[in-house]
Amino acid sequence: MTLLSDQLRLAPAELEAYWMPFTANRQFKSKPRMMAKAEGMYYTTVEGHRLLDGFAGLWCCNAGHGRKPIVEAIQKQAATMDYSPAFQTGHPLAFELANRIVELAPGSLDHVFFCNSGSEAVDTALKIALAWQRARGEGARTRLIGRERGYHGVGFGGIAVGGIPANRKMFGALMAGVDHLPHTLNIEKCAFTRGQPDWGAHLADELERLVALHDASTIAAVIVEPMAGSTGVLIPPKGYLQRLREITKKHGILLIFDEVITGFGRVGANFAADLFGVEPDMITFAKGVTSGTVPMGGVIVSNAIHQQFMSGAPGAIELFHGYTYSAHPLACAAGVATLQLYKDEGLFARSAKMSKKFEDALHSLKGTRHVIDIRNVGLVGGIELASREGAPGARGFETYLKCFERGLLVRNTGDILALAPAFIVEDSQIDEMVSTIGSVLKELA
Ligand code: PXG
Ligand code: PLP
Repeated sequence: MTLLSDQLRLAPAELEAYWMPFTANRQFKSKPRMMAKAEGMYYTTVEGHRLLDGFAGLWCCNAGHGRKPIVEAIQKQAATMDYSPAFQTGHPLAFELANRIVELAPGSLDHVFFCNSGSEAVDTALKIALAWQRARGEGARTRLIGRERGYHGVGFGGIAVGGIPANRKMFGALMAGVDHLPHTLNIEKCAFTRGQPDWGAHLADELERLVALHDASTIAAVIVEPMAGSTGVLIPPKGYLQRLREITKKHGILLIFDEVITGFGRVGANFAADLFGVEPDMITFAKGVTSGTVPMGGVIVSNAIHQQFMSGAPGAIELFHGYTYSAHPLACAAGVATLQLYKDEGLFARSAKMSKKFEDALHSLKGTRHVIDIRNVGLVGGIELASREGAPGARGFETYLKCFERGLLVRNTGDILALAPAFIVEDSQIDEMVSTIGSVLKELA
């Protein structure tokens, strides 16, 4: 039998069945960008075109592609035990991975609940927050606070607390009782700031306004990305996250950091919580935990939260939540091998070390045509372009397409380009990313 995927080119009719996620399907199918192989810092398309991966896949392949120890661990696990029931049975790798994650996690965050994606991690964290408040006798705390321009995946919980109009408006009333903080981006005041802006910590005080409006006794949790990735690399102002922590603590509100992007070395520390010196009550993670090789996500919760649930009859289920594929053996094998590889190669330290070179290279694009702001933290970079009149997003998407043609994979969110290379990136590859983007922008209308 010849599998479709063995053929180099698919006929147009063969492209129909797959409804692609967050993709301009008709545009794609008129001119497919079809990947075939990935190794180290590079993809190869089905036509044999080599692409430098400036985005670690989609913020996830942090150790680089096709890394042998991870590949071998997955192969071995597939041959040893394909699956084991997630409910009422376990397997040793799940416990090993949880222990390793707890070792990396800040302070008192010491229990891990496994899911299969960032979206599931977010829904899980929101449910744990509500259940925890109820379990401690604060069942009236049902409100959840997110932030404008927040991305928390695509589950109903995630889009409700999320702040992306397009991801919300088609989908009805979402969840009741959600409110939003303002986002922290201000280009007029902070353009071309390297790292954290000085301006904006006061925006955390908006939480006090929401508390005054709704009353603390109705609010369960606040969820924010410590660095907002998807909506264009929004770096937290100095002192902002500290202030959120103080206010949430004061009012008995849980603070959830969504570290699906920032976790596992992306910002040059284990977690953004470490880099920014703020300890939340829960951290959601996904992506980098398996370096993108097998889907996995999860929530790391504080000891205090976990303890609250460990009461009642000893034979009773403590949390009515879980997924068929929670702690899937292949994902756990990939996760353990990935964390071991990060450690063996000192890749989080490398992410931190390369971030200086990365920052300088990115900011060398200041003054390039169309560029109105550049933002960065760790190995994350955002380059904001002026929008074309009446066509927001068009310039960003064209830049993405032209970079692709010239052998560079970047990401555009509207008119903001994002870069997030794997931690194995070399100086020369950073230079290549920046020079390709620069040359595309110079020619672009
Ligand atoms: N939370 C955050 C902070 C994320 O960045 C999710 C939750 C959802 O994860 P899943 O695994 O369900 O996709 C994410 C995912 C982009 C881009 O280009 C960002 C994400 C996913 C795909 C593309 O910025 N973030
Ligand atoms: N829908 C149906 C009909 C199911 O039986 C299940 C799981 O058993 C699910 C959804 C949930 O699937 P998952 O556990 O993979 O999230």
